[in-house]
Amino acid sequence: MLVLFDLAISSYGCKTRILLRHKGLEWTSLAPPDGYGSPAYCKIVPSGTIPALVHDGFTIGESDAIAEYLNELAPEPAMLPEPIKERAMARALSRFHDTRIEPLLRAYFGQVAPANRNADFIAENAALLQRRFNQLAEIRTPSPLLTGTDLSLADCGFAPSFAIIRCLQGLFGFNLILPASIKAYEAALCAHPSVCDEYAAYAKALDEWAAAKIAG
Ligand SMILES: N[C@@H](CCC(=O)N[C@@H](CS)C(=O)NCC(=O)O)C(=O)O
Repeated sequence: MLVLFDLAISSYGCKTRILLRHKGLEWTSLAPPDGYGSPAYCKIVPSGTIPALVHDGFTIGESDAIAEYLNELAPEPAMLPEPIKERAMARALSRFHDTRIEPLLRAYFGQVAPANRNADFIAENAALLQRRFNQLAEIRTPSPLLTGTDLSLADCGFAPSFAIIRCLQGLFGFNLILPASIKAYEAALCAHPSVCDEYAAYAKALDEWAAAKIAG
């Protein structure tokens, strides 16, 4: 039995849900008691972050560690390529997403309420984001996904991030031009059968969250 502490609005949760769905695994989602970071939840998951997986009494946080665990627990379909160098690249791309791209998106969340917006911050952060996506295109040319035709651990985090970019660009209108290879990657990833429904559900949760912030 797999239990995932998660919320519909969690981007790292969405990353994990895509993987669970691709593996054909059944799981139960639970909201963290009293919200993430709460004392009640920290008793279960000391870091207080979501997602966290509970399997047969074993609790593990950190989406990349959860991904590797599930990929070993349910080896088919394999979500890491066979050649050792490609496996290393898949891991590097996942870390690049989590440590270099996602934090820039998260930095915008505090700007969603109109009263908190700072035009200089929005433009400067967009320039950084542009740089990171240009770097991604240098690191790898997707074909059509990051490690080829099969969905891999490297891809799962990018789907919610593309949804965040679409939502935030709609709100702030910042200037970000994805390199052509990354734009094609976004289209291929978001249309993938294991991704499209989770992507749509996440985009909806995001729009609702933003509308509530804007309404105050
Ligand atoms: N490195 C963690 C990051 C997870 C994360 O930051 N999750 C957010 C929700 S999407 C969260 O729990 N935030 C609460 C906090 O940082 O206290 C992972 O990959 O799982």
